[in-house]
Amino acid sequence: MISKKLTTLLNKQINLEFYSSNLYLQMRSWCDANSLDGCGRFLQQHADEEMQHMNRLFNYVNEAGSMALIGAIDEPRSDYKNVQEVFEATFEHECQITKEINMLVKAAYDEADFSTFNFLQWYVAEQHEEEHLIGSILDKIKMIGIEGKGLYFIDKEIGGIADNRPEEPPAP
Ligand code: OFO
Repeated sequence: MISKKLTTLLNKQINLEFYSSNLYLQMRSWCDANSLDGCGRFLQQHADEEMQHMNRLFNYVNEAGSMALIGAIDEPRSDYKNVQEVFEATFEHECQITKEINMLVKAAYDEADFSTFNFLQWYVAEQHEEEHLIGSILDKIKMIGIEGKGLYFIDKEIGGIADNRPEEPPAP
């Protein structure tokens, strides 16, 4: 059984994962509107993964004898100057999610809820991977540039990353 406080925090995280999914889906739409198919594929994949992250939490809360609750989800941002700004916003968002996950892990540890603490380790590893992935995409964007043909190559490169990424295992 999870404490009331941890249930509230886990439900907040469920909401954040929904928001992340919508944020990346909206970014995908921006990419479509700007003929960036490769970036759009990458962001669609990311939006799908966030839904899995949500489901993983949702199932855990219910299995642990509490009740997962879906609250109101904020409207995601839809205006971007260029693709670099899209990935800068992605990186910033992932860093914020890392902070939220770390807070959750600390709360579980402080309560000596080692089942939740253990469950959350998957998210700790996932955030490390995501920050690294988006950070390396941003490095490529800065290296290649987004002017003229640079934008074409960036889109191709990011689409290639999406096509070659192993699928995340479905939420248990
Ligand atoms: Fe982008 O990560 Fe969920 O948790």
